[in-house]
Amino acid sequence: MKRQLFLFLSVLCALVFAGRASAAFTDVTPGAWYEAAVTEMEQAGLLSGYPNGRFGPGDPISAAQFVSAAARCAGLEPVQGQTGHWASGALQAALQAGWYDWDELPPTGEGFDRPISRQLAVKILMRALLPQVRGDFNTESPKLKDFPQLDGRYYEPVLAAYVAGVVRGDADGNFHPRSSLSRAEACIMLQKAMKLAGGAPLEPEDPVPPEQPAVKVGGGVSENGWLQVKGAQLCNETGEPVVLRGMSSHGLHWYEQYTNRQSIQNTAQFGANLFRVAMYTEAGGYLSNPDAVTDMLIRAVDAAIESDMYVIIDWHILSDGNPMSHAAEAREFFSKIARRYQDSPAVLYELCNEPNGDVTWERDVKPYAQQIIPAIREYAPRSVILVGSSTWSQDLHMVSQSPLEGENLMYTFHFYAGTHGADLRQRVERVLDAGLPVFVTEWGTSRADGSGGVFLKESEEWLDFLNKRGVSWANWSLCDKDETSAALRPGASPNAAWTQADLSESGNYVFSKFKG
Ligand code: DCB
Repeated sequence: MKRQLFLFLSVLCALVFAGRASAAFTDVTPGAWYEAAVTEMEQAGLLSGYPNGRFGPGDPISAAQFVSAAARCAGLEPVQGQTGHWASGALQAALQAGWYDWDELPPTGEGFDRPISRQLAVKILMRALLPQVRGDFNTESPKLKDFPQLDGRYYEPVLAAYVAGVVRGDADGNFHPRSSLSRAEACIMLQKAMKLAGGAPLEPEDPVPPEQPAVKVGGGVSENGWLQVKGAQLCNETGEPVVLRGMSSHGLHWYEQYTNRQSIQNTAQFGANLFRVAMYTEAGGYLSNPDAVTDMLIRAVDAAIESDMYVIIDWHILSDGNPMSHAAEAREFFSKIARRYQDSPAVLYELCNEPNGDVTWERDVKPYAQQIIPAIREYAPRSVILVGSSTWSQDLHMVSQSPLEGENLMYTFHFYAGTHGADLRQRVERVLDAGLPVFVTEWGTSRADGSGGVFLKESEEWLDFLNKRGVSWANWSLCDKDETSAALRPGASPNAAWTQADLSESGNYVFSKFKG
């Protein structure tokens, strides 16, 4: 026992003195919510990265990796294992120490390299590092919405882990007992448990900070993968909160030149990771010439994908205020386009730009969405779908009372800084607090008609707010039209790289905000 304590203390010292010099993994984003934990765990020799310079923060941690790391954290010495597996000695010691039972992870090794379930990982962690902590069913079980999914043998350790603050649920309050645990999450959990075990009071004066992990800004599709919506927050494939920022095109059929590869790449160069292709339905757009305009859209979407960007396909209704007026055409369009892009994690679908006029959420937009969503889901079961609302996509308070059923849905909100102010911000804030996922697919520094201003002070208030709440956005618009909302100066070349001199006053402001 003495020896264990010694080992344990030296590990703690190593942690303390490891400092913040970066282990420089190629796939650990500086500033990511898990960066410190990963770096410290690696530098203390508790969980190493891969030989190729990656850490694999989003990879599921295997049973062998997790148990051997927990053993190192607790100072448990390996014993003779039963197989030649690299971790077999550590796992044998853990088994003998009673951290888990034979059937949970047979010493013959079948499960060693498989992802460990979260419930088993938590049990091992608690037995290894915090065996004295007890769970309290009455206070803790209501915190886990999916408590009934736990196997009975894990009730006690999982509740204890909640008491200690070593784990928290996701934004919806679910623990996901049978899912895997990412290597980044494992680092955070092990580290928290070690710090608590090292003598910090269990009712800390300085409570374990809730890991609404810092929202990650930027990173392309190759880095973030398939998006998912958790609670009100857009997240990347590994569940890390993520923010997308970029430009919307102007009407595709009017300003197609600025949806080419060079133009999109130019915005990427300034830090954007999102492009929105605004395909007007009326006003000479898609409905006048479906095939030609679809081809333009495909060229634009492909160009965005080539730049590693997320891309919104926007069915841009405007003069056609009620999306129901072209619901059949929309269904056909979305079905075709979702089929084409079904395998691309880059694509998001926006069902109706701005319903307006004599339109309500409940009577018109919601039933419209209920018609279109299944057409997309047939091919793209997990892509993010963005849904508008009445009053130019501003009636989120109506949506919030009657949201759609289904996963990976977000509601759009549009504002123009010269027209829309604090009262609408408060509306957005309320629905976010109520858990409604919001995506600003269009906003402008101008007045609502696209001109006037530029209203930079008012824009700044909006962006500060969106920033704080981790809300993604696209700015209207990437074109050189003679209106203040246009990001480019008249005549900016779509075929050359841009400098600040190519950007309008609005463009200069907006392009400087992509990275936060
Ligand atoms: C939205 C539309 C977008 C429109 C911008 C700016 O409309 F989604 O299509 O873009 O906001 O008004 C403008 C272009 C102009 C073009 C015009 C018509 O910038 O170059 O001539 O579309 O195609 C809104 C948004 C909000 C409100 C009104 C409009 N509002 N609107 O709150 O009153 O009238 O188009």
